[in-house]
Amino acid sequence: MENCIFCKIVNGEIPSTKVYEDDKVFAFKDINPVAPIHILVIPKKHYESVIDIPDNEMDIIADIHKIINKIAKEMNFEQNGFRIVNNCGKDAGQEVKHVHYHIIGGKTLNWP
Ligand code: D5M
Repeated sequence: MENCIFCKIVNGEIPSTKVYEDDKVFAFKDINPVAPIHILVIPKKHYESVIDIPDNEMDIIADIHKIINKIAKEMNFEQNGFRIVNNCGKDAGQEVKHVHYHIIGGKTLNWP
Protein backbone atom coordinates (compact mmCIF):
# COMPACT_ATOMS: atom_id res chain seq x y z
CA MET A 1 0.00 0.00 0.00
CA GLU A 2 1.22 3.48 -0.91
CA ASN A 3 2.68 5.49 1.98
CA CYS A 4 2.85 2.50 4.33
CA ILE A 5 6.29 2.39 5.95
CA PHE A 6 6.19 -1.39 6.47
CA CYS A 7 5.09 -2.03 2.86
CA LYS A 8 8.12 0.06 1.86
CA ILE A 9 10.35 -2.08 4.10
CA VAL A 10 8.96 -5.26 2.49
CA ASN A 11 9.66 -4.00 -1.04
CA GLY A 12 13.10 -2.61 -0.11
CA GLU A 13 12.31 1.10 -0.55
CA ILE A 14 13.19 1.65 3.12
CA PRO A 15 16.16 -0.24 4.62
CA SER A 16 15.73 -2.64 7.51
CA THR A 17 17.74 -5.24 9.35
CA LYS A 18 16.07 -8.36 8.00
CA VAL A 19 15.75 -11.37 10.29
CA TYR A 20 13.53 -13.60 8.11
CA GLU A 21 11.67 -13.57 4.80
CA ASP A 22 9.47 -15.95 2.83
CA ASP A 23 6.72 -15.40 0.28
CA LYS A 24 4.17 -14.24 2.89
CA VAL A 25 6.03 -13.15 6.02
CA PHE A 26 8.84 -10.65 6.72
CA ALA A 27 10.70 -10.06 10.00
CA PHE A 28 13.12 -7.29 10.90
CA LYS A 29 14.66 -5.56 13.91
CA ASP A 30 12.60 -2.83 15.56
CA ILE A 31 14.23 0.57 15.07
CA ASN A 32 13.37 1.54 18.65
CA PRO A 33 14.07 -1.56 20.77
CA VAL A 34 12.53 -1.79 24.25
CA ALA A 35 14.58 -4.87 25.20
CA PRO A 36 17.85 -6.51 24.12
CA ILE A 37 15.92 -8.38 21.42
CA HIS A 38 13.01 -6.65 19.70
CA ILE A 39 11.90 -7.99 16.33
CA LEU A 40 8.79 -7.21 14.27
CA VAL A 41 7.06 -9.95 12.27
CA ILE A 42 4.63 -8.78 9.60
CA PRO A 43 2.54 -10.15 6.74
CA LYS A 44 3.84 -8.97 3.39
CA LYS A 45 0.26 -8.23 2.40
CA HIS A 46 -1.05 -4.98 3.81
CA TYR A 47 -3.74 -5.17 6.51
CA GLU A 48 -4.17 -2.15 8.74
CA SER A 49 -4.66 -4.21 11.90
CA VAL A 50 -5.62 -7.78 12.81
CA ILE A 51 -9.29 -6.88 12.99
CA ASP A 52 -9.15 -6.08 9.25
CA ILE A 53 -8.00 -9.57 8.26
CA PRO A 54 -10.90 -11.41 6.61
CA ASP A 55 -11.84 -14.80 8.10
CA ASN A 56 -10.77 -16.58 4.92
CA GLU A 57 -7.27 -15.05 5.13
CA MET A 58 -6.63 -15.86 8.81
CA ASP A 59 -4.09 -18.53 7.87
CA ILE A 60 -1.59 -15.66 7.73
CA ILE A 61 -1.76 -15.43 11.54
CA ALA A 62 -0.72 -19.09 11.85
CA ASP A 63 2.07 -18.43 9.34
CA ILE A 64 3.27 -15.48 11.43
CA HIS A 65 3.16 -17.48 14.66
CA LYS A 66 5.17 -20.31 13.09
CA ILE A 67 7.86 -17.77 12.24
CA ILE A 68 7.64 -16.23 15.72
CA ASN A 69 8.37 -19.69 17.18
CA LYS A 70 11.24 -20.23 14.76
CA ILE A 71 12.82 -16.88 15.64
CA ALA A 72 12.22 -17.39 19.38
CA LYS A 73 14.07 -20.72 19.24
CA GLU A 74 16.93 -19.11 17.30
CA MET A 75 17.13 -16.46 20.03
CA ASN A 76 17.26 -19.19 22.71
CA PHE A 77 14.04 -17.96 24.31
CA GLU A 78 12.76 -21.46 25.09
CA GLN A 79 14.12 -21.51 28.64
CA ASN A 80 13.51 -17.97 29.90
CA GLY A 81 10.54 -16.97 27.74
CA PHE A 82 9.68 -13.87 25.78
CA ARG A 83 6.70 -11.67 24.92
CA ILE A 84 4.57 -11.43 21.78
CA VAL A 85 2.69 -8.12 21.39
CA ASN A 86 0.15 -7.04 18.83
CA ASN A 87 -1.15 -3.51 19.21
CA CYS A 88 -4.53 -3.21 17.51
CA GLY A 89 -5.83 0.30 16.94
CA LYS A 90 -5.81 3.65 18.69
CA ASP A 91 -6.38 2.69 22.34
CA ALA A 92 -3.55 0.15 22.12
CA GLY A 93 -1.22 2.82 20.75
CA GLN A 94 -0.72 1.21 17.34
CA GLU A 95 1.60 3.62 15.55
CA VAL A 96 2.20 1.82 12.28
CA LYS A 97 -0.99 0.87 10.45
CA HIS A 98 0.28 -2.42 9.03
CA VAL A 99 -0.24 -5.60 11.09
CA HIS A 100 2.85 -6.42 13.09
CA TYR A 101 3.76 -8.66 16.00
CA HIS A 102 6.51 -7.57 18.35
CA ILE A 103 8.85 -10.29 19.64
CA ILE A 104 10.42 -8.86 22.80
CA GLY A 105 12.90 -10.62 25.05
CA GLY A 106 16.37 -10.97 26.47
CA LYS A 107 15.49 -9.59 29.90
CA THR A 108 12.78 -9.87 32.57
CA LEU A 109 9.85 -7.80 31.31
CA ASN A 110 7.45 -5.68 33.30
CA TRP A 111 3.70 -5.80 32.71
CA PRO A 112 1.78 -3.93 31.46
O1 D5M B 1 4.83 -0.25 16.99
C1 D5M B 1 5.44 0.20 15.82
C2 D5M B 1 6.89 -0.17 15.92
O2 D5M B 1 7.50 0.03 14.65
C3 D5M B 1 7.70 0.68 16.91
O3 D5M B 1 8.23 -0.18 17.94
C4 D5M B 1 8.84 1.26 16.09
C5 D5M B 1 8.83 0.41 14.86
N1 D5M B 1 9.30 1.05 13.63
C6 D5M B 1 8.82 2.18 13.06
N2 D5M B 1 9.49 2.47 11.94
C7 D5M B 1 10.42 1.50 11.78
C8 D5M B 1 11.43 1.23 10.83
N3 D5M B 1 11.64 2.02 9.76
N4 D5M B 1 12.21 0.14 11.00
C9 D5M B 1 12.03 -0.67 12.08
N5 D5M B 1 11.08 -0.48 13.01
C10 D5M B 1 10.29 0.59 12.88
P1 D5M B 1 3.27 -0.08 17.29
O4 D5M B 1 2.83 -1.46 17.76
O5 D5M B 1 2.59 0.38 16.04
O6 D5M B 1 3.21 0.94 18.40
